[in-house]
Amino acid sequence: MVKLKVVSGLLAVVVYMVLSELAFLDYIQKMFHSPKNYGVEISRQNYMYEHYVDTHLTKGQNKSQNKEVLPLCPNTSPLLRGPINLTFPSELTLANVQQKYPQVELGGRYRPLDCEARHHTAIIIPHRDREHHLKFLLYYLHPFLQRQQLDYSIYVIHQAGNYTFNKARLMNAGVREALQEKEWECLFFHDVDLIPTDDRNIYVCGSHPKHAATAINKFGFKLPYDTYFGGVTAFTPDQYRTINGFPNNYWGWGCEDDDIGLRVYLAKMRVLRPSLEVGRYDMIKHGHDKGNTVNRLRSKYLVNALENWKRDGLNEDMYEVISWERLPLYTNITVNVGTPAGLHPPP
Ligand code: UD2
Ligand code: MN
Repeated sequence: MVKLKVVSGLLAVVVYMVLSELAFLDYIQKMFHSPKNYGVEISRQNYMYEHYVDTHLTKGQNKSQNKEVLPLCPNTSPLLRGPINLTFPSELTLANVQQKYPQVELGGRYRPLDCEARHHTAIIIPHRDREHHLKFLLYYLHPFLQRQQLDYSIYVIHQAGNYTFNKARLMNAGVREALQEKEWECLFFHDVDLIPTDDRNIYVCGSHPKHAATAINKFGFKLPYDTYFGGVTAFTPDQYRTINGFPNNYWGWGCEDDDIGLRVYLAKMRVLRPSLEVGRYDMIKHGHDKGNTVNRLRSKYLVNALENWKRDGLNEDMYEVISWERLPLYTNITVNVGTPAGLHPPP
């Protein structure tokens, strides 16, 4: 009889937990208005462009590094083409990509040669064991950014060791390291396997955080859910500081992007998005990485984000740099992000 009571008690607890988790996630979904109440659902490309490139960014900062003063680049680059068709030649090597883009400076830096860039963007890519994807991303992203006439640099933040992957902590490290090199006006956080397929999706920040990957092939070229904030996002350094950066404790796959989206909302900011026509990406097909197991605590952490976000983020730099390499197409920063037991846990 007692046994029966214990089992039924346990069952009730499990049912309660599942329902409360589902209720919470549903609450989170509802808590974020539909995208229309987020910033502005951008419907027309040119409006999107105006809207993205806000007043405080439109003028662009003429941070001329060139000796002779070049004219400011036009507000809208004349090099844009719109939709891009992708191919993935299996024989493509990183060396081929390097030969193809000799105009990229060491470390993956580029500035337009014939005009002064209006915008200065750092691309931050969390990475481990995805060299195959990285090669294709670099193959398409460099010409994409050059057609937008940006002053940009590509940083790959590589997790050392083989402990479970921690994407958000790598991105926190990437921000610190990139800003040490240059006061970038815009920080783009980019999955390694997402290729943008419309160069009117301008990699410039706006007056609110931006969610750039609105229309991914994997999700039928639309948002999988209203509050979706995955794949490619962009913050000015101030916006990043306003949300206290990203959470450090999501070990493994899942929900760290939802946590970041929730922070934007909790910090009383909105999300700007390109139209579904322009915010298109192809995700290179892939399975689950063995070093990135599903994080079983993800929804518990998402619940805790409501009061945790001000304590857990950029205020704790939980990483150490192992190496900084300026490679032809990107800057490779290898970092130790430790484990939940610390940076140097006992063996
Ligand atoms: C979704 C989100 C992603 C992240 C993830 C949950 C989209 C388009 N992306 O991606 O932002 O929130 O869910 O954690 O919705 N990575 C490595 N090596 C690894 C594992 C991950 O480099 O072993 C990096 C890489 O940049 C990758 C990113 O982390 O693109 C996200 O991991 P994923 O691609 O396995 O997750 P996915 O596609 O479900
Ligand atoms: Mn992916």
